[in-house]
Amino acid sequence: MHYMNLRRMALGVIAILTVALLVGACGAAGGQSSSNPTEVQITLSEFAIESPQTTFSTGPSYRFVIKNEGTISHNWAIMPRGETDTSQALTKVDEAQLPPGASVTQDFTLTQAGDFGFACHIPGHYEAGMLLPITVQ
Ligand SMILES: [Cu+2]
Repeated sequence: MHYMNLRRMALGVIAILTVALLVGACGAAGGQSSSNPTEVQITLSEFAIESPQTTFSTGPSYRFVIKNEGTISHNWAIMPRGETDTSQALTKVDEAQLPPGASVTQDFTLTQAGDFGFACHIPGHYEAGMLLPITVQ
């Protein structure tokens, strides 16, 4: 328990440092510093994907925090609606990074409007309900 808390804290510090470095690099390159990304907490379980937000905008960066609250590994991808070929994923977090209890932070900017979905593509999971339709405007 104690170890997990320390590990979580260490990961948080690493995440903050990474963001600081990225912002710094952006500034050094003379690029426009972007505003803070909108954080979206996504929950994976058997067999569902939940998100408080299902309508997104192109342009601003999102910080997807994907947590596996299930008892088996899951993966997470943003897919064109109806697409099941994961090579077509806009962005993806593999199941190796999402064992039970794991939380992964993925920053991503949606550049294309349309119908998409959050999905888990471990065989059988998508069919069992691990699909959440989303809309990008
Ligand atoms: Cu799954």
